[in-house]
Amino acid sequence: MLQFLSGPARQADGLWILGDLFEAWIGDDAAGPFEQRIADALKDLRALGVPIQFICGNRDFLIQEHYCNQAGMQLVREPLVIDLHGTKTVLLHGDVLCTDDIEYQRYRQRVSSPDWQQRMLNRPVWLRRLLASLLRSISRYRTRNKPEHITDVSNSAVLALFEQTGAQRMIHGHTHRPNIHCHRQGQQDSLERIVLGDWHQSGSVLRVSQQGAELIRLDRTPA
Ligand SMILES: [Mn+2]
Repeated sequence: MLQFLSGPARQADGLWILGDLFEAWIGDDAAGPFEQRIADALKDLRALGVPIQFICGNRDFLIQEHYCNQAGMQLVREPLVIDLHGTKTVLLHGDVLCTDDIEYQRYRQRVSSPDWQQRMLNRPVWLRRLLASLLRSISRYRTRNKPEHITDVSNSAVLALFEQTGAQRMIHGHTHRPNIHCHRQGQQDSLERIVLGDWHQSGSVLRVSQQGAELIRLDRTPA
């Protein structure tokens, strides 16, 4: 990520981070040296004239203005509709599209309420850390026991969002299934849905230019 931010990202006209930048986030006040390093690198990129917009994911939904200011990025709500080289494009993290996973959606609704979030943020950092690791193990256990299609996006939710926003292209992550899909809705031209890859063994970015969209894998070069 640091190599990307100080390298290829500098050529961009803009950078959008669609959530789950961090494995977990328990509050801006609990950010440590690692999180600060990422913020500094993002801020350096911003200082070079690359605007950055950030949408929260399901793991880092507690990221707030304070951290975003430190990172020189703008915190925006999903779904975000932008004009990307003349194509109306909707950006979101993607978990909201997994509507077949009723149990997850129920959990999501609970933790996205401002009341729940405030209660969480009022707790001491040690307790938040404990709760976060507990939630993480529960989620890992549950996801492992769910059939593949349940943890993927639902087609009806995808089409509904295309309809609601009038976008021709949708970009999201979350499902760890990088791909470029075509959807059809009535008489409309084909709708494009791009799923971003994850950042585990290598990095993964989507570059959108006048020529189109291209998913790119970033391998780490030895320092
Ligand atoms: Mn996610």
